[in-house]
Amino acid sequence: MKNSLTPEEKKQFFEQGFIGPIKVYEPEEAKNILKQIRIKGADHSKMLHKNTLNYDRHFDIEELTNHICREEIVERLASIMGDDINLWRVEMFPKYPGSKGTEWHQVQDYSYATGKPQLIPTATEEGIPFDLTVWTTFTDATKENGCLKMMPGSHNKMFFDEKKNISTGREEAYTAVESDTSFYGYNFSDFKVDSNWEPDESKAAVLEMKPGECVIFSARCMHASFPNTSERSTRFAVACRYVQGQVQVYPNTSTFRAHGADFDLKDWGCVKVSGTDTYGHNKFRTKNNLGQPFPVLSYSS
Ligand SMILES: O=C(O)CCC(=O)C(=O)O
Repeated sequence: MKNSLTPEEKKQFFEQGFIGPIKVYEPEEAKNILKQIRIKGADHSKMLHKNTLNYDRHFDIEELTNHICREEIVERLASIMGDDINLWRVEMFPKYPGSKGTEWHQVQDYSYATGKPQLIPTATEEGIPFDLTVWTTFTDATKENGCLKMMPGSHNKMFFDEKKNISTGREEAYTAVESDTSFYGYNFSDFKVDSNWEPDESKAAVLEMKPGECVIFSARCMHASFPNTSERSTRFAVACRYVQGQVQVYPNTSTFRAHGADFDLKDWGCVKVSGTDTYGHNKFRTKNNLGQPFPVLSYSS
């Protein structure tokens, strides 16, 4: 595979918990894609989840249908997690001038959102991440407009416990759009194992990136972002979340409420971006809501 990580890059990923920036698009192409995401994103007629959070717009925005399957992304993921890969969620992360930074956090099975795990691995290999996030910026991401920062090596120890029984963010009354927290209704400091502990900012890697670049990370690797202190520069990123085929996604769940919004999973399904399903754990979608097939890669072990 022409986009496989080199042995040095793989070593770096396993030591740090992330690898990047990596070029997925030329800056001009990324800017054109963003324009389409903005135009098509405003049309909610074919959106999967009827709420304001904009999750999973790969089902109705063609550019995202294609983005999740980009070989520059999937082939690199395969170098880390093997070639049986399912995309299960896409999230948009706009950061407008004046927005707060995202607090430091670590995530393992996404139970922070509802109190129930959204991912259950069934055959994990020691040391291999069962889920990976690919965070791609479609604008410049700078310290001033809120780029990501990662804490190298923190994926080896959990400083946050997302099983804690918190209330903020899970409250019925919360609306993500009006939320005054920095992560759509959740205060990640609520999940700290030791409430007096503070991360050592001096050890953080600051990921300034150009439009079209991505970073691949394990959500267990502590990550955060700067506030957007610029006058008029919006930072816009898309986070795509992938799991190994062995992982049950949204186990025994048909609806859930998170970030103050309701999600109905009736028409949701994973997209198999690489490999062949041998587990039968998950339902799959092969076409988006516009009837366009996901351009999946045909690798399989
Ligand atoms: O974009 C951000 O500010 C935060 C992104 C993030 O936390 C994630 O993708 O998991």
